[in-house]
Parts: sequence; C-alpha cells; structure tokens
Amino acid sequence: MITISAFRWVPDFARGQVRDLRVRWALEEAGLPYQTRLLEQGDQDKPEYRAKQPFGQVPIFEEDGLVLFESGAIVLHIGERSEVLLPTEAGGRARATQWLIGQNGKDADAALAGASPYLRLFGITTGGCYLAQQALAAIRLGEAAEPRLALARFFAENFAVQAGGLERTVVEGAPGLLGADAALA
Ligand SMILES: N[C@@H](CCC(=O)N[C@@H](CS)C(=O)NCC(=O)O)C(=O)O
Repeated sequence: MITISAFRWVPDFARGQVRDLRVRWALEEAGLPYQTRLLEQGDQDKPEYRAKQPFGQVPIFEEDGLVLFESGAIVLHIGERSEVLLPTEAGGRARATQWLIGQNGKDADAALAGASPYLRLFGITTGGCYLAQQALAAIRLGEAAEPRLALARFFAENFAVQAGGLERTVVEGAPGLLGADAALA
C-alpha cells in the first residue's frame, strides 16, 4: 500500500497549500489507493524521517521499500502508472511533463491556469470543489466562513461557468484523451 506523509496540523494560511496535496491529488486522479502517515510537530526532524526526507519536509512516498521525496518526482512516478496523468504517446508525455516541471515550483493555485482545455477544465472543476470544501470545513469547524464562501461564490460565478464549454472542447477536440472514441461509438 502506498503511504504519503503529511502534517497532522498546519496553520490556517497553509491549509490546502501543503505539498502532500499534489501527490494525493495525483493518486486520486490515478485511482490508486493510499494511506497517510500524519506527522506530529517535530516528527519531521527525527533521524528516522530525515533519513527518508533530508530536508525534513512533507511529502514522502513509500511503497514496498521504495521511498521518494520531492512532490514533482513523486507525481511523475505515479504518472508512470496512470495514463490519465501521463500519456504513453511520446508527444503527450512530453507535454504533460513540461507542465509538471513548469508548475511544480509555483504556488498550487497557478496550476489552475492551464493552457490546454483539458488542464483548464481540470483546474476549474477541482479548484471549485476545493474552494467549496474549504468553505464547508470552515463552517463545520466554526471558523469565519464568510471570506471562504465569498471566494467560492466568486469562483463559481466567474470560472466554474466555463466548465461546460471546456468539457465539449475536450471531448470533441481530443477524443483519445478521454477515451471518447469508444464511449461515443
Ligand atoms: N520541493 C519540495 C518542497 C516540500 C515542502 O516545501 N514541504 C513543506 C510543506 S509544503 C514542509 O514540509 N515544510 C516544513 C519544513 O520545511 O520544515 C516538494 O515539492 O516536495
């Protein structure tokens, strides 16, 4: 079973930005089951963890004795097992990799600004879902929810509305991408 390390707690400003999210997101997209190893404060500095992640950071990926750190490298490794993430066709593979390398050092929100219809659709739907989940979590935890609700509402009204058009472009313009050839036959 794949295990991903993450912090049990992070301050408010970091929620949704911690790099284990990228890896978990890729695993969810690839449909690969995984479990999390939640670190308490200070666990990341213990020798056992530092031996696996020399910089004392999350995430690390562990599976059957293989240990990887660096979210981009981990996502590429996951991509090797999922054509949804990394096409086998050389050109598609190179284009997916260019996006990964181009975006991985940046703020996660920047990933929402993909250049192809598929990346934009992916960003819009998952971004909208993520913002809505944050607002719901704030309500559940009794935190100030209004700013998050306002952001989710803004996103829904200004960006999420593009999803329908993008979906059509993706399905009609890149049939191979979603296996639409077979589905529409
Ligand atoms: N380049 C690394 C960066 C990892 C990273 O910055 N992790 C942060 C959380 S987003 C962390 O663990 N910070 C704790 C620390 O540096 O002590 C990756 O993408 O995996």
